[in-house]
Amino acid sequence: MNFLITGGLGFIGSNFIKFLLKEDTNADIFNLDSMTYAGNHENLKDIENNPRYHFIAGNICNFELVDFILKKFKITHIINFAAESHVDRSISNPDIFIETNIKGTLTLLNAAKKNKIERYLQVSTDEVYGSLSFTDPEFTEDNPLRPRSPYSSSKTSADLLVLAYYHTYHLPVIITRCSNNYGPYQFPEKLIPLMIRNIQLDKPLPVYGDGSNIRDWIHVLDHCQGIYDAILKGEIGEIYNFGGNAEVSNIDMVKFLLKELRKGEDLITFVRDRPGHDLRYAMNISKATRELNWKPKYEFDHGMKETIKWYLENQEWVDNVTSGAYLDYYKNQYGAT
Ligand code: NAD
Ligand code: TDX
Repeated sequence: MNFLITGGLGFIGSNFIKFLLKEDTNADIFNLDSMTYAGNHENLKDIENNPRYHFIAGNICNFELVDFILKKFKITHIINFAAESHVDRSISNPDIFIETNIKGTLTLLNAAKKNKIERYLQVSTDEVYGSLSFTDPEFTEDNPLRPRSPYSSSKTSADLLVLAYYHTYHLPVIITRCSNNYGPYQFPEKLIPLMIRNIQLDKPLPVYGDGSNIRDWIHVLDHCQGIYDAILKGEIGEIYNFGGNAEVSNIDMVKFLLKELRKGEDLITFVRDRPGHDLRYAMNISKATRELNWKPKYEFDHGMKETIKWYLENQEWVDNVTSGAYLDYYKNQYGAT
């Protein structure tokens, strides 16, 4: 099997490439990534000389390039991780989210259709379902799509295009929707690595609103296993939810990190809420468990402790990705650096 992995220099894509190299000794991997601020070659330093791994610098919106790759390398499977992925950035600059997340997906679908690939998997998110109240039941795959941010709207549009290509052109597609991932190599604009870094530097911990918003957290390797199961065993045209069975409020997450890093709660600083901030996400994963025999293996406390340890032991990685443009972003978002 020849896999085209898009966005493989990012957080989940890079974890997936390592997972796939280990799991599937027949897979050849072609990683197409345009190297935005979130794409980092250091994420794959330990496998970049593996003869089954090939990197191609380029944009998923470039049809000629994608078409060329699919033909030249006889790609059988496409997994689309490439995206603009940060909600706060989508609020301040939505245009690039439309370009990459919608137009990029459309480009991949057109090239997949032209080249008759065996399977196309779209990596999607719980955010397409919108926001739950504290007491609503978890999202199932049949929930209405009610995205509320430019990021989640662009991901929803992409999902709808993927389904349209299944129904209209019989393209062999699968969609997976996952909750919030944690683990190594996550860019420190996201809650967990941002808070770990700030705690280490004794900087204020910016908690949006009153901190009561809830996210469901899943270890990135459980997500990778789910994607692998879905692309091999999933039913064409189907959607699979993944989640970690670990709903945690943001304030509890920050307190957990402070406790683990043995720092006091005085660093917590409540700041202006994210506009349109979704209150709660929670995933019903019974379909994936029933049909793919998948369930998350990482227990939250253990997975988080391992993750914190990784960030502490990989300070050089953190320093490298938080230099330059990151500091401009941080200043713009939170004021002081
Ligand atoms: P990320 O921001 O860490 O990485 C995105 C990668 O895509 C980067 O390497 C970037 O360079 C690349 N990229 C961006 N635009 C591109 C383009 N036009 N052409 C080619 N490459 C491009 O993102 P992530 O957190 O790893 O998320 C990966 C996917 O998983 C996204 O589709 C996201 O919507 C989805 N997802 C993420 C989470 C999460 O918790 N992080 C949860 C559910 C779903
Ligand atoms: O500084 C912060 N303070 C804060 O209170 C940051 C960065 C976040 N938050 C809150 C906002 C959210 O309620 O923490 C929660 C998590 O925020 P993010 O890490 O930005 O993730 P989220 O907005 O939930 O989206 C993530 O999960 C779904 C990913 O970024 C998406 O790509 C994925 O689709």
